[in-house]
Amino acid sequence: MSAMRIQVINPNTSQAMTETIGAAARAVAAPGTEIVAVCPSAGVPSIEGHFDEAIAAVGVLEQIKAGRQQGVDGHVIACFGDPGLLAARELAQGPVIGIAEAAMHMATLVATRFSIVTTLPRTLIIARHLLHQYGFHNHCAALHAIDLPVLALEDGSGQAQERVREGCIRALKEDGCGAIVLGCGGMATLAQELTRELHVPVIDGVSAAVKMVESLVALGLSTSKQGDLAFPEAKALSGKFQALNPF
Ligand code: 5HY
Repeated sequence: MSAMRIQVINPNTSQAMTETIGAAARAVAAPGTEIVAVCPSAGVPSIEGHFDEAIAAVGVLEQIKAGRQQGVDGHVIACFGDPGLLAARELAQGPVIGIAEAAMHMATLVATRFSIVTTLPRTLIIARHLLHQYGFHNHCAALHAIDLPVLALEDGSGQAQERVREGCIRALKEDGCGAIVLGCGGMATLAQELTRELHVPVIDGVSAAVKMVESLVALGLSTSKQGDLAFPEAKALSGKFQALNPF
C-alpha cells in the first residue's frame, strides 16, 4: 500500500475524544498511512442533535479546507451523524467518508441485519435519516440509545462503556441482528473487545472509514468533480465565512 495521509476530523471540539478517535484510526491504519487527527478550532464540545450538527458542519468544512491545503489524500468525518458530508465532498479533492456510512456499509457485508447502539435517544432520528439516505434502512433491525451524553464516554468512569456493552447484548438478544454498529466516534476503541466477547462483528465507523479511504486512494478514486460534488461556485463569502473560501 503506497504511503498516504488521511485526515480524521472529530467534528466536536472535545480534545479527549479527538485523541480517542485518532488512536482508533492509527490502530488499523496500514504501515504506510499517516493519520492526522484534528477537530474544529471552535464549535460544540459534543454533537447531540440537529442544532449541534449545523454548527459542527462549519467546523468540518474549515478542517477539510485545511487538510486539502496540507495535501492530505483523504478525509474521515468522525461523528455518527456524518455532519457536512456532501458539502465536504464539494470542497475536497480526495475521498471523504463519514463514519456512519462506513460502519453501515461494512455491517451489510458481514450480516444481513445490523443494529445500532448510540448515545442519547434524541440522536436516534439522525441515524434513522442516514439509514434512509444511504439506502440501508432495510438492513437495520433496530436502534438503541444508552441514554448517556456523548462526553460520558470520556469521563473515565467506565459507565458509558458498560452501557454500550449492555446495549449490544440486548440488541443481540432481542433484534435478530447479526452485527452491531457503534453509533458514536467516541465508542471507536470499544469495537474489537466487544467483537471478541460477543462473538459477532461489532463495527466502529472510525476504523471502517479509515480502511475505506485507504482503499479508495489505493484504487486512484477521489471525489467526483462531475456534477453536484464539483467545487463550490465562486462567490464573495462574507464575515467569518471568508475563511472558508474554497479557492
Ligand atoms: C459522535 N456525537 O459520533 C456523535 C454521536 C451521537 O459528538 N460524536 C458526537 O451520539 O450522535
